Amino acid sequence: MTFIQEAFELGNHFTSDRVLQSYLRRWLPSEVLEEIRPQLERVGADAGGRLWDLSMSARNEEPELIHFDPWGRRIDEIRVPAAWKEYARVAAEEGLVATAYDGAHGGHSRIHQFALAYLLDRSTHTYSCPLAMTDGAARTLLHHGHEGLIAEAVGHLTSRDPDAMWTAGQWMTERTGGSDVGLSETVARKDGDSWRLHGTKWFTSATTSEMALTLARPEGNPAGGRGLALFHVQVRDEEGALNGITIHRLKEKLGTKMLPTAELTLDGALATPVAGLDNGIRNITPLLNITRTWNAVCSVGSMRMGVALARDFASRRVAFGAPLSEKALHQDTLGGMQAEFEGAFHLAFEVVRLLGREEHGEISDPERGTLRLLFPLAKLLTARQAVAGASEALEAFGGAGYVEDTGLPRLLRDTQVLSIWEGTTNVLSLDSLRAIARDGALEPFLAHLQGCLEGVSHERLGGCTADALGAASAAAQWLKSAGAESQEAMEAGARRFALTLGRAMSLALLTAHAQWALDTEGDDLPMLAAERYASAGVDLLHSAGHDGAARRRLAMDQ
Ligand code: MFK
Repeated sequence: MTFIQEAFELGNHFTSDRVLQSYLRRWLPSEVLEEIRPQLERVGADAGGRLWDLSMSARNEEPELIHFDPWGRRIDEIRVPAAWKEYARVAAEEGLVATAYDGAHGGHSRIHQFALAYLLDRSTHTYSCPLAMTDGAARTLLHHGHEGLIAEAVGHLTSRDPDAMWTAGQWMTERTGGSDVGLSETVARKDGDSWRLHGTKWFTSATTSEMALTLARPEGNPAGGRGLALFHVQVRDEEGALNGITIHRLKEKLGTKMLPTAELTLDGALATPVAGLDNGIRNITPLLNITRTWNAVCSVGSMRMGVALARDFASRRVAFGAPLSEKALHQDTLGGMQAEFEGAFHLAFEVVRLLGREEHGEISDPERGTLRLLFPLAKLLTARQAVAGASEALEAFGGAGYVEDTGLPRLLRDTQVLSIWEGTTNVLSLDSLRAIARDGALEPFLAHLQGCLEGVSHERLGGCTADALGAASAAAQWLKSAGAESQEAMEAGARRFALTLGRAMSLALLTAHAQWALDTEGDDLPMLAAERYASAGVDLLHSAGHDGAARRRLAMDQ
């Protein structure tokens, strides 16, 4: 009989996830965990079953931009596939945004919310993107205390009713670029008591959203980020007509293909200032810090999906006389993926935990400083780990990983964006320097890292503790000497610095969890993960690049 390979099976994405379950047992009060467990089990079953199947059957479906109605009226309507509408319904009903705002479990609500996001993301075609921006917009409106906009929008953004829930866009990127936002060309003009926006937004994701937060320069304001102001835009009026907006085309992207991402022009769009008429970049940062947290959580969701698929397949695939799961080299590969995933998981969920504490007034000043630096570090490090992890996961399937109807190539394509949007690795490395220089975040960060390791006593964890502390102190030392040399020297090494600091914190958190799991659950797997994470390298500064002319020549000379 001809051989046919048995397919992989996902199973319940929650009940099979040792790492998530152990984390929740550690950080949630047991009554909270018991209360939310049925939902996590249901969502885990859907993520590995019904929704995964839907994402597979709809894998080639994309949104469509219809410019005109049958009678020639310009409508610029984006039609989304039925699967996208189903993801929206699930997101509202499961409270993917609402959970963070209804305050049911205080600061723990963020852990609950992001556990749901982590479970669902890879089975819902990156519907996390509109959710991230919706969450960020709600947080930003509340942060600035604009009563009119809060009354108008926040109830919708945080609704659990699919018919009432709105999503929000974050329209920042212009033709001038997505990183140096201070170059934005969109102008805000006064029209009586109102403001109207004129300009082009070059990447607007989830353009089907009901509202957006965007930046524009009130006429007469100076150039640069300080001269921009943060505006709220209602995308359509009550009759459904666009609010002075023309949608030109949808982007033809490498991945996230079901997510509508458009180029549009604001041609007199009515807009409301959210927080004064300047300092737009500073005023939009609450949104950026939320979407970067989503990015980190979705990165670890992707890593978990990749390693779970590869592990399941390894026990089904036989080669050279035995299942791959019994081959030493394949075990070594899967172990490396698992360790990187566990380190990334604890880093991303430390951001989540501290964010919840901040929002509920439970955070200490040092934790606040730590969080400021963790936002960029967790985003930049986990995104790179996720891209590498997705690539490795595909390779673990051999040729099947390169074939579309297995669903695997989409994992890589959809993951690649995580290191690009919401601030590239380099932009976030520079943001780490900014957090240290302007907000004094390094000292509390290092103290937090040390604090994590204080209770670690198992002798096999001694090496991990030393590696985490050693890398953190090498990073601090490097910053001092590069800073004494020049701004250019600091910037040139900023990526290696940020990755080192991120890996050091990641290892410290994983090591602390490993000690807790040994003590509380008698589980030594997190310890094995910590050992492997450390052995992959934590201090990336020892591979320092060239300086000055040599660096420029190697990069640019032919
Ligand atoms: C799966 C998850 C899905 C995620 C959803 C994605 C969908 C959305 C798709 C997109 O829209 S992607 C585009 C996202 N764009 C970015 O993330 C922007 C990337 N660029 C940066 O982050 C630059 O660093 C930045 C624009 C902030 C640089 O601007 P400036 O004006 O040169 O920076 P400056 O002067 O250093 O900072 C202005 C103020 O903001 C300063 O405060 P002060 O005015 O008080 O001095 C900074 O301290 C403050 N600031 C900047 N970044 C901050 C921050 N404060 C807190 N947190 C931060 N992260």
